[in-house]
This record gives sequence, structure tokens and C-alpha cells, in this order.
Amino acid sequence: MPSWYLLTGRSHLQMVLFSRNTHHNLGTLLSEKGPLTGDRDVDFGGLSAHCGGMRLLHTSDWHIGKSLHGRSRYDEFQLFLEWLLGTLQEQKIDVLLVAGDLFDTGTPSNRAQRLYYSFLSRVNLTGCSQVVCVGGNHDSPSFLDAPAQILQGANIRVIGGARPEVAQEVLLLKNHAGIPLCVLIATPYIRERDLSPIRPGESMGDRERKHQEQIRQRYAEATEIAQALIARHGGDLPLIATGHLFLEQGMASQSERPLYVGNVGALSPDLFPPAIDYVALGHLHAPQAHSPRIQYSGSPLPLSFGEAKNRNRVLLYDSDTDGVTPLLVPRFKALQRLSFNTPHDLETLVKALDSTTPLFLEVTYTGSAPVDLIPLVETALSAHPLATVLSYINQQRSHHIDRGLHSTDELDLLDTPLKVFDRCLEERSVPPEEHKELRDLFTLLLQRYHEVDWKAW
Ligand SMILES: [Mn+2]
Repeated sequence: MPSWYLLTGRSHLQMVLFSRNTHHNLGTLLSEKGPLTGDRDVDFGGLSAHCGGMRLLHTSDWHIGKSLHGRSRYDEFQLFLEWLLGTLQEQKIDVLLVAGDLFDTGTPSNRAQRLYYSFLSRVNLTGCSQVVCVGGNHDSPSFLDAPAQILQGANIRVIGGARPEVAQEVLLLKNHAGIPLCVLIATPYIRERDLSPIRPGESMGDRERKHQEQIRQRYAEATEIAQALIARHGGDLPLIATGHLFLEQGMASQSERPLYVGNVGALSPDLFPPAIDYVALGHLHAPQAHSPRIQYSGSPLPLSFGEAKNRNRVLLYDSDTDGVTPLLVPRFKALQRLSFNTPHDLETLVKALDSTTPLFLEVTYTGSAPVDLIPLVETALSAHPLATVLSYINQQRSHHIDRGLHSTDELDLLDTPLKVFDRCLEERSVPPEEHKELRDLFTLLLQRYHEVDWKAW
């Protein structure tokens, strides 16, 4: 059953006959060209419609497939994606941008992939015209890019890794009727090897400065190409950019993998030319803005207990007002830290818990008297069937026990490769003055290891 729809862009107004089921444009009936400023209501022969600018939804760092202390969270990822589909429809979003780290690893599980593709297959039904996903430092560029051609047919653009030519990352996005919505500089996470080979004798500092300068040149070049494209389309399309990177003064959480050794190579926000109207960033998991124009959406779910108090959100950019509105993501499962000194404290804390919603807990005992931690906590929580303890930390014994491992081995404390490396330095009596350099080198090796696109060939 065809329907009338009024389709608008910044410089066009068009009335088309549109198939409600297939979204196919069946023919243009009326067209008006020329700059339209601000919102206005238009009346075409008794059929009126609201004419506004482009509405873009920015999200990042989904990390589909990531678990928490061995506990999978597929139900929460699914609920988030369902919520996002509803939000795209309710908020009349034209463009969805995902600024990297769609998956937690370069080889996501089949279940994680099913969630992703099931989501993408339903975006078109929400009225959203364009989806653009760029790769993050956790994503495998070749894995994301593999289905790019087939997805492009469904108005889903994927840029998994840096393209050889910057121009290939500059996209003109159009709505279902073919009217331009915006120009997007779709920049994924840029690896050092994407830009230049390492030369013998270069220090880490030299390499970092070179990498930063090359990223700056890339955005400058992309902006020039984008501005020329905008000029060819009437001159007033919004210019949007993405990035998956660490900006100076950014606030890291516990769940990001460092991009640079000690994050000393953080980038300056002035690398984004002022011609860009909005910069949609990914990488940092806590919601934060450098300025209204340059923002991190943050991850939609808290990915570690340290992020339990974050107000996770997605961001809505409206090109008409040039304003950004946060849309809070519902908390599908609460994460909470309980820290207690005496069994009495524990009882008080447990009484204050909400027993009506599902809850993941991290429990820390800070007292000095010996206690049998797990039975103590299990008894205290017996009236809270919806609460699940994922991690016990007994500071008195300096033991960290992950439930399910059934181990009190001290190695459980060493939950990152760097902590294991530190222990090696200690045990091999390496002089302390050598620690920093060795740790930096080890971190660099780890980063290199994570950045290998293992299944690219
Ligand atoms: Mn991330």
C-alpha cells in the first residue's frame, strides 16, 4: 500500500510517493529547491508536514560479547539493541553512527555476530536512512569489512580499517528519497602501521609525534575533500566526523585497552578543523564531552564495576539547532560494589539493596578479623535471589576470588598481563631503574599483539 511522504533536506523539499513496506521511492510528485532555514511547517494541498534538519544518533563501544568476571551479558546487549531500534524510530533518526568497538574482540562469537546482524537487518524498518559503523581498536578491520558490499545495498556503510586514500572515508549520506543529509568523514581507529612503516633508530617519542602529525594531516585532508563535496551540493550540508582515539584530558575507565604507552600520545582536540560541525568519538567508555562540538558517547552498558555509576547514554545531534541531546540508556541489570568492614556492616548494606531488580555484585571485605567470606556473603544475600556476586575480594587475605574458578591462587590477583610482567620483574630481581623502560616495551608488544588482524588473510 503506497503512502504519501514528505521528504526534506536542508536545501530541498520533495513530495514523493513512497511504499510503506519496501521504502521504495515510487515517484516524485512535487519538488522545491533552495535553501531552507530553520524548522517550518509546509502545506502541500492540504497535506502538511514538519520540515526539519538532519537528526543523527551517535553511539560507540558496544563491545558485543564482552563478559564480566566470566559471566556473559548477551541478554543485556540484546535489550540495548532492542531499545536502540525503538529509539531510532521514536526520535525520527536519519543517520546512526557507531564510532568503533562494535565487538569486544576481533573474532566475535557466532552469538555476538547474530545480535549485530539481526540489529542491522531491522534498522531500515525504523525509518533511519543510513547506518555507518567504523572500526575501533578492539575490532578486526577485515572482519568488519568482509560483508561491507552486501550491507551497502541496505544503506549500511562499514569502514572497518583506515582506507589507503582518505577520500574513500568521505561519504555523502542521503535519505531514502536520495536527498543529501550530510557529509561524513568516517574515520576508524588508525593503527600506526596504517600510516607509515617504522624506521630503524626511531625513538618511541619520534614515532608518536609522527603518528599524531599524520592523523592531523588526515583529518585536514578529509575536511578539504568534504568541503568541496558540500560545495557541489548547495553549500549548506552539515559536516560530521568520527574518530576512535584518545583525546588529551580524556577520562579513561578500567575497561579500555590503552592505545598508547601510558596514554602519553593523547591527541589534541584542535586536530579537528573548525569546519566540522560535530565530532562523534569512540574509545573512552565513560560519557564525556571535550566541548559541545566534540563528544564521546561512551559505552551503552557499564563494562566493569568501576563504571557502575556511569549514566550510560547515546547522543542525538540535530543539525537544525546544532545541539546535542543525551538520551539515557535504561539500566537492564544493575552493577554494584559492596565494601564492608564487619559482618554487621554487611547486613546493613544488604538491607539497603533493591531486591526487585537483577543485580551483579562485587563484594570487598576490608576488615582485619579472619572471616569465611563466601558463606558469610551467601547467607547475608539469601533474601535477594536476583543478586549475583561475580567477584569476591578479601583484602585481609589479599586474595581475589573469581567465582567459578574455585581457586584462591594468588595468580587470580594478577588479572592483567602487565601485572604478571611486574611480578616477573620482581622475581628476577631486575633493578628498579630499568622497570619503566621494560614496562613500556612490554606494553608496546602487547598493543602490537592486539592489533594484529589475525584472520585478515
Ligand atoms: Mn572500547
